[in-house]
Amino acid sequence: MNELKKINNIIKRFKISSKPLEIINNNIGLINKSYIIKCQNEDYVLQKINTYVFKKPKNLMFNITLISKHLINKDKRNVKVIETKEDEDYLEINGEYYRCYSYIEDSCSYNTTDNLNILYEFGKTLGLFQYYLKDFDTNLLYETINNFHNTPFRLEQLVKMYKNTDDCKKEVDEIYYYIIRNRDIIVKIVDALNSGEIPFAVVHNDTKLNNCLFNKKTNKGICLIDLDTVMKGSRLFDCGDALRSCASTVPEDDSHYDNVDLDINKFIYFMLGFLNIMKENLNEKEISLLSDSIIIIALECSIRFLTDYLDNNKYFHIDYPEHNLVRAMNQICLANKVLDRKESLDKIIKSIIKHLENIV
Ligand code: GN1
Ligand code: MG
Repeated sequence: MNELKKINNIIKRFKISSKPLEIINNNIGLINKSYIIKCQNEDYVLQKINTYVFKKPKNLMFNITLISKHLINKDKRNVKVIETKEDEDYLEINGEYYRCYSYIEDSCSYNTTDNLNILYEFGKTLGLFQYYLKDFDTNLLYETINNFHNTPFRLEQLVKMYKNTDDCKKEVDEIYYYIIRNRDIIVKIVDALNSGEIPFAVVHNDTKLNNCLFNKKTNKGICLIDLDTVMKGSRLFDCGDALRSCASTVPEDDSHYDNVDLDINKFIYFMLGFLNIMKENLNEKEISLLSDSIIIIALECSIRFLTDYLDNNKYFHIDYPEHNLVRAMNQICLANKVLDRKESLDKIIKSIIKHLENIV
């Protein structure tokens, strides 16, 4: 059976309000496979869950259903989980797992943007997401991926993988040793969580710019999507991940490494939106680690891309054999540029907070 015919049969097993008219492949994410299903009345998103990454789809969907309901209660523009005709939040067919979401009309997402208002909206949408989840009990959620942002653990995994690899060492050495030299910074957020200096919270954990929806016409932020990794963690990882993706001068897989940098204007606009909502909800230590969070998450991404490259690219979707290696190099270049700019970024954060306090 061809793929689209198969998807057509699967979507009909969910509670959709009218007949599917068109199925469009959507290749934005690196993990799950997504299809946009155009119907007469409403549209939907059907996703095949990647079970190499998410070993327990049932627990994953338990989390997502709970969080979606909580978010919709706060703001009805959030994405809704569509049940199967048997009232389940996922469908299993021959060991494959599928789920369905409402498609938000007139919404769009961006892989990159130079529009500073979009970046302000992105910061604000992330801030609101974290704010809405403030009263969500962290213990209600399963850990969908163990040790997801446990950076010391990620580093250990890389070291093990590197030591077990005999070939291709030369091409990875520059990246590998850069990472090893920066161990102290890599563990900063996890150390602060463990010592109690910064709080655990329910956070998104995967805040790439393309995981935020905007209104196509107005570019106002709508909501965050891709709730697979919403778990107990630190708000700093969300902020760092958002900035490493939205404020970089190039996409994460651009191999023109000399062009990689942090765009200060993009940084400012995102921070204005984010801190406008969250500044009162972060403690002093969190604020002091905001600029570090970009470096830490860029290095974490580099560790994960490089580990996957050495492990024959089982985790991230790749378009060519060196794709993960390029991503790993791109991310250490970004981390290095942010490190150079750290002092000025900290000054900017202070003045944004002052500015926001003055306009209240
Ligand atoms: C993956 O699913 P997607 O494409 O939004 C990954 C993130 C990485 C990102 C790098 C569950 O995000 O952690 O930062 O790729 N998601 C998962 O592009 O591993
Ligand atoms: Mg994702």
